Amino acid sequence: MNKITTFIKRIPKKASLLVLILAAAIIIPANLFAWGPDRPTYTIEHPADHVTFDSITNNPDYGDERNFVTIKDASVPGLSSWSDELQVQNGKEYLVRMYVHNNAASNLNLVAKDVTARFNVPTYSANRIQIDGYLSSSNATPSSVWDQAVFTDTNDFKIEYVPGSASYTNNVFTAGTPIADTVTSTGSLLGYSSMNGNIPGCFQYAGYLVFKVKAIEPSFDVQKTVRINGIDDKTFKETVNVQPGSKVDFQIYFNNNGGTQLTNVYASDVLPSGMTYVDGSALLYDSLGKHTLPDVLTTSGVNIGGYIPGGDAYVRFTAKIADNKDLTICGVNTLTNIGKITTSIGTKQDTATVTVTKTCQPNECKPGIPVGDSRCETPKECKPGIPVGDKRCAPTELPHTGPAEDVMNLIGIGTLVASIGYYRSSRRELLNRR
Ligand SMILES: [Ca+2]
Ligand SMILES: [Ca+2]
Repeated sequence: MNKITTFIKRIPKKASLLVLILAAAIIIPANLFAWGPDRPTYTIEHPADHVTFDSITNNPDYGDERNFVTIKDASVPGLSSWSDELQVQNGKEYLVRMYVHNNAASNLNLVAKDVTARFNVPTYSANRIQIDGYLSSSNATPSSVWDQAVFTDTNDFKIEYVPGSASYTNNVFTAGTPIADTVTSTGSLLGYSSMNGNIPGCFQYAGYLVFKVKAIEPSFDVQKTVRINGIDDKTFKETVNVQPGSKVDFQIYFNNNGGTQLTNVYASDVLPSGMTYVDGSALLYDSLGKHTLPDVLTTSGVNIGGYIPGGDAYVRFTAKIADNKDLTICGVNTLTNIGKITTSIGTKQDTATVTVTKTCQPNECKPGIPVGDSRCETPKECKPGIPVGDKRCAPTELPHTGPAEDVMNLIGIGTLVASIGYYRSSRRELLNRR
């Protein structure tokens, strides 16, 4: 700054306005990230002759006192690691510190009066949040000094003061004494032997004010579940087993479990083959009640609105399971459905599964082989569950449970039991068709 001032003095007056504008453009941004106000400074060798705070530039314990507000990760022990800028992590606590030193020379016996610390802790969400600390005294010059520290992150977040966390430590209160929570609003008195606002000049009367803040980032959760449509058991589960041609209800649960408001939350759903969306079935349940959603949940997705921290919603819709003939695999079909929520901070998804068993008639053999095809009559083609030599063809793709089943099949017990069971279900199927 001195160099700029000198330069301004040397140049002709005509050009001085332009230079001043240029100089201001250089000086102002620098001041935005520094202490204030611009004020006379002092040294250990030459302290102030009046009451003034945090203006010594070569403090052997602290450094340049004008940078008197600093921050650190609360989980990092020790006196080091204080900085002016920190990247936050969700849910973590941080310490904010203010160094307090009346720079008046000790032999002058100048006591600062009404010494008050006040912090501005913003409540908004942003990806850069500056905390300003103000230290004032009714008989100091300047009467108020300020400094700041900045929390950052890639996404928006919030900083919250931790109530009851403020304390002041000095040579009297070596373990700290509580400071009122008004330190983040109207301000709180500091002191030396008591917090009465009086702080004499010199190092031995200096102290630190420290309090905690918590970083809260945006976050949300999504849970996808399913239930059988129209039955008494209304609970939603991770998986259900249904009959071909029946209906299931899906639920997408959204929860804003972060610390910021999320607007324009989108819900969407990916249906697997083997099930179709039932038109007009999509509903939204939120804090305002039940709402019908347009039939775009399984196509473009639907905007389900904005949610404050702790806000949540349920999206439900019905899907029809394919009829027996339209299922692709004989035996158990596992249909996995994916529910998605998209917000300004990204997309999350979760699944729910439906299992449905396709019954294949013995003479249907398996897909791709015509009824009556000779391959179906070949004993070698017969599958587990039908004894070798039986003329019927087995429903293919029966669940194969492993070595134990192989052993059972080998000794014939498993096959006997399975074939009886199969015969019964076939009979039932035929009866049902009538
Ligand atoms: Ca600072
Ligand atoms: Ca799930």
